[in-house]
Amino acid sequence: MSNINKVKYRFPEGFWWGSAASATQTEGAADVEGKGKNIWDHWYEVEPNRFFNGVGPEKTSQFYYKYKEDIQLMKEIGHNSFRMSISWSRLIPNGVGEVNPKAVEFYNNVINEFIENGVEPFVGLFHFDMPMELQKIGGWVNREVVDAYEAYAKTCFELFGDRVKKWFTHNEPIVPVEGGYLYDFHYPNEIDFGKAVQVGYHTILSSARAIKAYKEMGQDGKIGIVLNLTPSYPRSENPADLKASVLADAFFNRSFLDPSVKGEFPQELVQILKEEGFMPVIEDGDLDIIKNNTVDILGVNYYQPRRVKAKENLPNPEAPFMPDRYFDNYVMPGRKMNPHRGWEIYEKGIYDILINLKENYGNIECFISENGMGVEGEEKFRDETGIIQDDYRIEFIQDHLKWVHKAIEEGSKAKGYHLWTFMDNWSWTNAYKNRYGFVSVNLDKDGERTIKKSGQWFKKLSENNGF
Ligand code: BGP
Repeated sequence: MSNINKVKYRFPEGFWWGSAASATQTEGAADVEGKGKNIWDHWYEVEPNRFFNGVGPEKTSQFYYKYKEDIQLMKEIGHNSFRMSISWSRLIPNGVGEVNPKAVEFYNNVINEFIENGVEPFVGLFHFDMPMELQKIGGWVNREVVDAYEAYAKTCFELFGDRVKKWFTHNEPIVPVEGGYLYDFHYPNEIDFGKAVQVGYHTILSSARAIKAYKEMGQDGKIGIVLNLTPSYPRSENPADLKASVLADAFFNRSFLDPSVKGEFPQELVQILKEEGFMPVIEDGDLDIIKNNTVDILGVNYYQPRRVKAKENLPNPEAPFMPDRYFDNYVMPGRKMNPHRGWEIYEKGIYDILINLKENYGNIECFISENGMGVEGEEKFRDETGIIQDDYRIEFIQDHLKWVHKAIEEGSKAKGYHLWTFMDNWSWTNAYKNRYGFVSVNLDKDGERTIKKSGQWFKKLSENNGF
């Protein structure tokens, strides 16, 4: 029986319902059939103590072996689309040069399986997983890696572009900058703002060059980028707090949003980089490439807001330069939290992002490419029938979707909603601590999958195109 009359929030026809995941977090098989090492494989080898309960990336959720079963499950819970990423070091083990035929076979099989089952694959090229051979020469700090990335992107378009019609150059490109070069949660764990800026700049250049290549190759799909847009809310309307929020926004959102969508960098950021002596090395012609190769579509990842205030104390001039020389993070009294991840939950943020895109970014076509809730110890919610009763996740999704719906009513071109994530997977240094999936993965039983209550609910959501 259809619930059609009960639907209060109906979404536009053809809305993309699905989820997202990345190669390193789900494939497993990290050391088989010719795959090269990436920074995660390497970091785990040298510092396993940095990963929750010492669990590394070698097995993750075994999508490499179980993709057929997984795609059936996606279909079963109402997916019409799904974002995956290609592992660069699986496809091109050294980052440049030889292509691994086993990887080509694997990704062809996966893409075909998706299409046969009516789930459109959206494909990302880079999701935090730099091939180790390229990290050895400096990773994104080294311009040669931009060339290597462009060649890798072209290889992907050539191999899979006949079937994949939505491509994403990067996933949350600010995160490897923050994790690898500012705050010590990604390899190579350096604290060096100058490198951070160069990494960010090269990433943007690499994105524009991949977009340019895509168009020159006459590919007929869409190409975009996925950004984690974390709105910056000032503590108050006091001018000092407002200024702090404008600058935090320039550092963490507009640094990638403006060049990706408008082809230019935010002046506030450029000015600070100049004043502080951190301008990146830019070669002739780069800025034209960035200007002329903006994205067709934008993926928006939203988890939490950023709240800021004017600095309370003078910064230590001897300390390494950090963006927060210009603002302090603000802990708002009474905020709602996801205590497992330590992230504030603020549903309206998703609406504010979409309205900002509508008003200030030409209402670019976009979709929610990640949103979700990681919870520790979910096993305790498993009932006698074996199903995890994750009502909190259903509520979380609904509370965000209401705001997405409102933004669409007001004219936003949001085309879909993908949850992070399809099945429980490996969350980088948090490993399997927090579970995010519609489907649980039992690590003690060879990764056995069970659909959670939220997965069953999502099926109805997708069938009714609303709730
Ligand atoms: C995003 C990433 C994902 C994912 C998610 C959840 O930043 O794109 O790869 O992991 O966040 O965060 P975490 O795994 O750190 O809990």
